Amino acid sequence: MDLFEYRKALVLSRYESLIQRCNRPVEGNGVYCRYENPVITAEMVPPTWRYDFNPATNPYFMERIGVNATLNSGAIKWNGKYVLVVRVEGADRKSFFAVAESPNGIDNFRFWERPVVLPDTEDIGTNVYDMRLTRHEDGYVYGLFCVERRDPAHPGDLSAATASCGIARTKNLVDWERLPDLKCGSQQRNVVLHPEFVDGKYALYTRPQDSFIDTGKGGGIGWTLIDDITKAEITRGEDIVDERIYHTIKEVKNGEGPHPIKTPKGWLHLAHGVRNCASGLRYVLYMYMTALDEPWRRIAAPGGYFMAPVGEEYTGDVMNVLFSNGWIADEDGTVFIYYASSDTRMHVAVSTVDRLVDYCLNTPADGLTSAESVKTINALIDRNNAFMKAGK
Ligand code: BGC
Ligand code: BMA
Repeated sequence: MDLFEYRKALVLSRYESLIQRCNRPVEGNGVYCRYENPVITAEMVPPTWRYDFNPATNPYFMERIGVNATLNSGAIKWNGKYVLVVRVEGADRKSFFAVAESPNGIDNFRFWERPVVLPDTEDIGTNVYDMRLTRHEDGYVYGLFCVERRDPAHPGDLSAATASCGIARTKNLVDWERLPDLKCGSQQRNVVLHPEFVDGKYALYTRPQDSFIDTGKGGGIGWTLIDDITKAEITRGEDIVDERIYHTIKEVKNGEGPHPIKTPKGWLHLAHGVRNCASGLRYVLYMYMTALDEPWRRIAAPGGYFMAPVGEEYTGDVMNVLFSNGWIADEDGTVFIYYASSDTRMHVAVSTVDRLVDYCLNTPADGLTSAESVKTINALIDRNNAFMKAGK
């Protein structure tokens, strides 16, 4: 066999075996199960996107277009399949969106034939990423994402950028209609569309920030109502739903993950919290709940993180990061939580609506000081001792 044929067969068989590899749950803390393998990695991007299959133009069967990472994916149940809109990042640092689907939500994720062709606005974006998918009551599936552009206010600084919320909608996940970016007085990343109308208006979770990286005076995850999604503009200000707090996992930044899940006891929210440390920013996932009839009013705030990196999740392009912008709640109450580790690969963790509600309502809140943390632990020990004594 010549080199071309040999390499082609090798690349294709590696690709197929990665895609078809079974995934198994790993029992953990009872709140959720992680799964043994990542669900999507850069190696699972179709070889036809990366290799020239013509021996005349690619005699060595070399990769022509490199993929760096598959990360922060939106998620949706679509025609009975578990579908992710993956942030694929090329070797050239540009991210784009691509749809991948699985029959069971935990393995066998396969990309659709081509990446998403996302129409641009007049003001062309340099980079797009982190799409949140919302199947809205109005009949469309919306994708809200971050659009990054060079900051015209700082022409001398090559790294100065602006972040805005891009908005697109679709009925088939293939043809996307681009709407104008969200207009507002600040930069925005992590904007999420609530699935229901509230007072007849579109509702957004926002994350106001003073500059590209710093949230500055931006107090946390916000909430606002929008009159017209085809000309979205923040005109009513933003009420803070979940604030940043000193010496917690969300001291430096926080942001809404996917849109919240509706349960009889309230809306379940998944978010990321960021703190600083000697090795840089640390991103973890946390949860909270808001009232069923007032999705902007917090009713539960379990203390600490829900998930933080473990094992290989610590390492990658941007170390010490878990990030989630997609989850799927099935009809039977199973919840598939899709999260990326260290801006490199996608994983799944599985739980149920009942377990997550129990987690939110029964995890003690953060007491905000060391002494309060010890008090909370001692109270649990006291209850356990009393219970065990009574049992004898
Ligand atoms: C990266 C994002 C990152 C953001 C802020 C962007 O250039 O693509 O992944 O969240 O900068 O650091
Ligand atoms: C951000 C996010 C993500 C990313 C994270 C860590 O601000 O919006 O894109 O996962 O930083 O790099």
